[in-house]
Amino acid sequence: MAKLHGARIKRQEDPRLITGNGNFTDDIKLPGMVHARVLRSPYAHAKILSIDVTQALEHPGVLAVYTGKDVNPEMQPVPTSWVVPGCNIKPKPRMPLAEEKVHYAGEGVAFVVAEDRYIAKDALEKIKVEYEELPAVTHQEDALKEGAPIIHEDVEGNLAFDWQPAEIEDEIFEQAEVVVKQRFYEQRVVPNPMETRGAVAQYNSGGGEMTIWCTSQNPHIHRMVYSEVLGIPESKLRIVAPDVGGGFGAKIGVYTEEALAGYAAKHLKRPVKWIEERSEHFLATNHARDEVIEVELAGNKDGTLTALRVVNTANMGAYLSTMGAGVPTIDFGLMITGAYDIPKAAVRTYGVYTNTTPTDAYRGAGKPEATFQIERAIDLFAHEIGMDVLEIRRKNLVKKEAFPYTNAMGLNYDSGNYQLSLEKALEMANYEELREEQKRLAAEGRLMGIGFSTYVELCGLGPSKVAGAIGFQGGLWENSTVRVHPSGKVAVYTGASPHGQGVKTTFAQVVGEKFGIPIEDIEVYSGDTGSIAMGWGTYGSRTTAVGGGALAIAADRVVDKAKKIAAHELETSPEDIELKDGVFQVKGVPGRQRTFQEIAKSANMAWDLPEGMEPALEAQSFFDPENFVYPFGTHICVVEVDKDTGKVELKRYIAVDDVGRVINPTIVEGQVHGGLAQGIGQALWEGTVYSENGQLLSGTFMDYTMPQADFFPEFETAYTETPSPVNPLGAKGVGETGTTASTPAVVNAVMDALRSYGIKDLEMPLTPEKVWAAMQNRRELV
Ligand code: MCN
Repeated sequence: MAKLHGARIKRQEDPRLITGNGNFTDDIKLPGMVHARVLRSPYAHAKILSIDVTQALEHPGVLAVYTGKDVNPEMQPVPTSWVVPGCNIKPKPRMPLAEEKVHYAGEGVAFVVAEDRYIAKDALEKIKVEYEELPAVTHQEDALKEGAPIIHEDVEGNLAFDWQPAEIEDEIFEQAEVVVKQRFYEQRVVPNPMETRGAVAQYNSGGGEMTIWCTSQNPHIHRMVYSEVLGIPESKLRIVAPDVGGGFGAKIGVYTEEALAGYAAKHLKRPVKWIEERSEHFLATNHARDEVIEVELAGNKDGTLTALRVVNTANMGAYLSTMGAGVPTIDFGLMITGAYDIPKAAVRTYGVYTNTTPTDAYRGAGKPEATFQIERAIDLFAHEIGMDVLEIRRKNLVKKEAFPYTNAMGLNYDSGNYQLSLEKALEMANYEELREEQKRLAAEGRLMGIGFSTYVELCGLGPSKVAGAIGFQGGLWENSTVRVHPSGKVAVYTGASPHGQGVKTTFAQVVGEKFGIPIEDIEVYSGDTGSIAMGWGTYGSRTTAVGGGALAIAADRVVDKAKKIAAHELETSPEDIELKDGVFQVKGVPGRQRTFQEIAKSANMAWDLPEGMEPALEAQSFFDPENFVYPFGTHICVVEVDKDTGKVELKRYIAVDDVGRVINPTIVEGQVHGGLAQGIGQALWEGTVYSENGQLLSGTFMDYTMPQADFFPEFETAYTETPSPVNPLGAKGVGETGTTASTPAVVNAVMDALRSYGIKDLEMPLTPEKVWAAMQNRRELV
């Protein structure tokens, strides 16, 4: 049988999806179902003086209009799930509906339920809310200033937390031969998955059971929290993530609307559907990034880097969202030294409340920001000492022999060969020739730039004890169950909750390889707390390393049991049985064998099992890895900047990634492509703009540039394979590598193109207008 692990197999999930047979939340239609809409605050900061729902209630077809006064006493607030210890964190419980005050434009004020969604929308206009507008603050640095509007009365200075895990002596910087200082701003972006959020809630008033179908990346986490919020025991609450049209981190969060749908379903004894509109999504679903990052990088004139000190002032929005305090900021802090052997490092992170939509994880979550600042700083350092940006990387990248390598923040990088991916990328780019071309074009007055990103990323979240130590209110292990039916067909259940990543294919490949059966014989189930043992979901590129680790262990357990049954039937010992191409056979005795399907039948019929053995062929594993995994690679971007318009043209993009052992190269490539689109999108086009009084000005696709396929060149991708020692598959995550690596590669390339103008840095996104204006303001130095 051909090898499945490592094979380019088409995604098994696609025929359903591309023929319109998917089943997304909005496809769910239940008898008697009614529809909900949220009335949202038009102000970023205001007192609610009164709410009059009389007219809305009289509107034909309206069943209920709930305000904070109705629902808040009966529900619990939605908490943050990351209570970072030792940083004086002040999480603000988020009530289902705002009652006294609104804290950002888009915060829910009332929840209308009607016979159809259009009636519900019309009724919103009939709710009369009297507000007293208050001064608003949207930028984190302004929010920290004395006299700034206070968002939550009991949070002094709007400081949500102050995390400083390590300090560094000033003398190191004072005495260093070279210190490069730079302030970067990682602009705010909106994740914008193709499917917005939504929920359908159904309640059985006889037994008290509730089912909520919703757009979730982690249904078990949603069950855990909504159980508290709604006061329904976990044993009676079922959360189902049906097909989910992308999440990119935005569907990790626990929000209020899904819980309100549950509340309304319980009160009205009718199923309730709430589906977010795109313009609502811009306001109501978590945003991301929005970090002011101040970097000091110290070293010697020969290019040796000695110390790094970083201050991150992060805009958390009006509330600390589910992962908000942890993933984007803590992961950032732990990864500031990137792929370089910098002996000393320190970080301080201020989490700041503002009158904006809360921020949370978005593809990469902390690692793109960490990679951005170090990759940009290292270029600036090289320029400062007159060294080539490639040479400074060669000099400081962690050496192959150093693994497992502990970085200055105490993280232990599992495995790596950074030089190999760098050399491969240089070869693919034909680097020497590129630099020659750059000179030729410069002589013609054209601006070509080449940018590097030699990155490493933390993912595969990751040991539960670490999660506990840094305040995550959950575990980070994963569950997989392998059930062999009497026919020998196999069902795999995973606590991860894929939503576009192709895991139904890759997990089937893993199991098919272990059992020697075709992947068509294997079904992978996910996303339903009713049928799947506890698990923690899909985010942090953890499904393969952690869920896949559990899967490999569970599959091995099945094989062990099956071998015992085969040995019993073939009258030999299990050690003498080998499994090859789906056949258990006695070593060295051709013909003495049982097929996988025969053993499946024997195990399930249980007519003649070994003494004391339980029937059935099923195993599960709850795998808690000993460490995170650290994928890495080298990306090279080639751009040309138009002198007359400032437009950046992407000429080439080379990505060499190492994600450990690859299960499916086609899927890995697809993941890299998607990640690149988002990382490059941040560098060049995407960006959220608030007005001074907190109105989201970039709240539609007319104002917020979503990258399109024709914005990009053909990506040139390749990979090296350095197995991870911390999971049985040797796999690292790939879901976020493209996003993490690409933003600084593009910005470094543009800055390289603009060097002759003396331009050192520009804030993203590098729009034509910004680049053109910068060129006009500088004298060309050539
Ligand atoms: N894979 C592989 N070999 C490896 C590593 C991964 O074949 N060595 C395969 C996996 O088995 C899986 C895919 O690549 O089919 C991604 O796996 P992994 O890196 O484990 O990431 P997760 O499945 O945990 O997905 C999460 C990750 C994250 S954090 C974001 S954000 C993201 C992403 O995946 N959001 C996505 N990719 C996305 N893709 C789509 N289509 N939609 C999203 O919302």
